[in-house]
Amino acid sequence: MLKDITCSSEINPEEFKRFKMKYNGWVDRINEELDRLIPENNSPQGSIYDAMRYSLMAGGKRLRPVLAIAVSEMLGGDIEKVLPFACAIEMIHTYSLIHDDLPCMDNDDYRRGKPTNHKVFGEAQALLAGDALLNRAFEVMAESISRVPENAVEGVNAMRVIAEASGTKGMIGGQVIDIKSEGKAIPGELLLYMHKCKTGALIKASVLSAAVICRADTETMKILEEFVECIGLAFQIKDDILDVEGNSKVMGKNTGSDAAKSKSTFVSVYGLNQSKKMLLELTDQAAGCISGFGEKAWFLKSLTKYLAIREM
Ligand code: GRG
Repeated sequence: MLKDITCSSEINPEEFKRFKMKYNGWVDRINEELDRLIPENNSPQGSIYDAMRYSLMAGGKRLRPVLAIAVSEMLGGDIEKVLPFACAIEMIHTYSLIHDDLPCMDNDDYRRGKPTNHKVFGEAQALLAGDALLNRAFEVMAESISRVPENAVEGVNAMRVIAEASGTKGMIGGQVIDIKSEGKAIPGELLLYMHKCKTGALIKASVLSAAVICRADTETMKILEEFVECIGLAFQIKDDILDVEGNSKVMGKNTGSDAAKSKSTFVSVYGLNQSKKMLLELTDQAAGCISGFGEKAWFLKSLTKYLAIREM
């Protein structure tokens, strides 16, 4: 939800109001669907549903599913066809956060404004809740493919895009580099590659899987790929800036953790001012990529600007 975010001077207040209303409307729809896909459960193993729902329904910006829906709308697609994939991506993202917070990884106590999953349910249940979210994500995508056979090829291709982005070539690969680099100063090139994998890949999959479902042509895919590579990187740079300058209450997680863990970040490698400059350049570049879509791209353009000024 974007309810707590104020408009900066760089966004026209009317445009921001329109953007916020649309964003929050989609978040409501995504939350309703996630609630339906992973309901409370009274079976003997029902406690695993409590652990999954605890993190999944704890809020979060829902950036990845919103991106998927926005791309679908811009391309004139059917949002209902994209929604199961958008929800699956949010499940995968939430699993990665639960596992990332575990003592064997980042050992964080606070996430999405609440104690982390393992602090409430214990390490074993948190590990299983993450695993279960990942499994459910693929079950949801497979269910959607069998329900809409006329779109089966696109559905399978979208699922492949999401699987690849979550695996060793994407998020898990990036996490491996991150762990191996802890306590070391890494070169800027490796830092870029790490984030392209760890954070950028799933954000990219949100945009490209939606485009695949909408049967986008090769030229459109190329434009969207360049667009999302810019916003993926901008997202991570902003994340590193917020870890230094952000307000932990607003963000719902502890700040300063990168420095405390001696992690290489854009701020530690390039400095705060240069990182801010890079963020603005990438924001402009991203908006430029989709300018050819004209008025149809208004929401994605506003979203791009919002990512640069976000406070959480
Ligand atoms: C454990 C398999 C595994 C992977 C972990 C993505 C990742 C790899 C860990 C997440 C840790 C982290 C804080 C990464 C930095 C960027 C990021 C993904 C921030 C969280 O995403 P937001 O800001 O979170 O979209 P919300 O809560 O709004 O959904």
